[in-house]
Amino acid sequence: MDNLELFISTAAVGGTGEWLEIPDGKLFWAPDFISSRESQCYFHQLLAELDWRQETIRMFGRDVLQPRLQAWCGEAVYTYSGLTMTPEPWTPTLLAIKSACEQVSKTSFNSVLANLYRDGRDYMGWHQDNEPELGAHPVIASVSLGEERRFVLKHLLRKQKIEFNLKSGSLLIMAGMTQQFWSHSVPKTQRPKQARINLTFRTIL
Ligand SMILES: O=C(O)CCC(=O)C(=O)O
Ligand SMILES: [Mn+2]
Repeated sequence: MDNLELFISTAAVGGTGEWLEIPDGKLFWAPDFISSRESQCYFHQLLAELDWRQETIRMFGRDVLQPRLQAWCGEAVYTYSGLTMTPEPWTPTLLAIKSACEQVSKTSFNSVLANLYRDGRDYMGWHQDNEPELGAHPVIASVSLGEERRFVLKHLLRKQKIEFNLKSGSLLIMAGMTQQFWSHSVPKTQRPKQARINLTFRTIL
């Protein structure tokens, strides 16, 4: 991957995106945040270099294997569902993408949760990213690389859903009160799907 330096130094910040006001929340959507060529390069680099693990979490008193692989990188320890994740160091690829996300969101991130969905059977169940160490109004920048997957937001009080097709190179930022009023998921699917990497940049207080 000797072109990597070049890709990083020219990391295109934001194909254009826009802030979307939703009831009780705020989103930023940039479908073409990273060009498809760069996205492909980043996907293969991260697939090879991150310490992907299938973690066990405790749910309703039982140990269950998570339906995807994960890696945790950056500067902060993160605990959720009884799982404590000690960070691996930043890589140049992660730092390049982080910096692009920071410019758009005007937020500085100190960690990233990376998710690897190996195929359509891997998924992320309904949840809110509302752990106390994320603060009252977390800004979470979510970058997708590789296969496209559906991302669904569901309002906890109204019967409202918002869906995005998170294609390779897209950026979705969740901000404002989104984590208090909306849960979100990446549903499993019967359709044939290749692997997808998702990076969620976070600020652990
Ligand atoms: O894969 C995605 O798009 C969502 C990931 C997510 O919600 C999370 O890591 O908390
Ligand atoms: Mn989430």
